[in-house]
Amino acid sequence: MIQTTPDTAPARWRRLAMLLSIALSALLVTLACAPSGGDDGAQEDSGADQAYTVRGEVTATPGQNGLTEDQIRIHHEAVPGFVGYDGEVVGMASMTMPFPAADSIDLGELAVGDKIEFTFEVNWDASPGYRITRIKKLPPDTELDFGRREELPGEKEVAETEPTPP
Ligand SMILES: [Cu+2]
Repeated sequence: MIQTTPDTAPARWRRLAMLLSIALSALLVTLACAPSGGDDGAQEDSGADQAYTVRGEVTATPGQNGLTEDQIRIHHEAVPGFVGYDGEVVGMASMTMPFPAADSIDLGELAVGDKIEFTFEVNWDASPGYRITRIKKLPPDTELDFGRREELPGEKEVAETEPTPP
């Protein structure tokens, strides 16, 4: 015998509506986290997959500490809208990392401790896969925020699977 329960269809619709509203709020959160750099944020004509404008502090200059002549090392702020290889927004935590620069960028003006705003492009099929395409020095008294890890959507899962230190 086939049992038909009249409540099944409305229950399904309610569940669907709930799922849709969850998906919608997730989308809104994602959009809110995306970099809002105006024409700084997107540079589609360069062939890059993504471009991000970020602030940071120079921690090593070209030739220092294992860097090549076209790289600098930057302690950068978090990049909440960072898109991973699979196209998902995973975010990038604040960290210190080397950045190769495009040929057009003059790194010779920079010194350790300089506060900067820079744009880097990501091209997943290129080598290097990312490079700086713009650098602007910020006033030395600029306050940078290196502590926004909890806002990164891609980091929550990592944090939950990491063993808790004793
Ligand atoms: Cu990074």
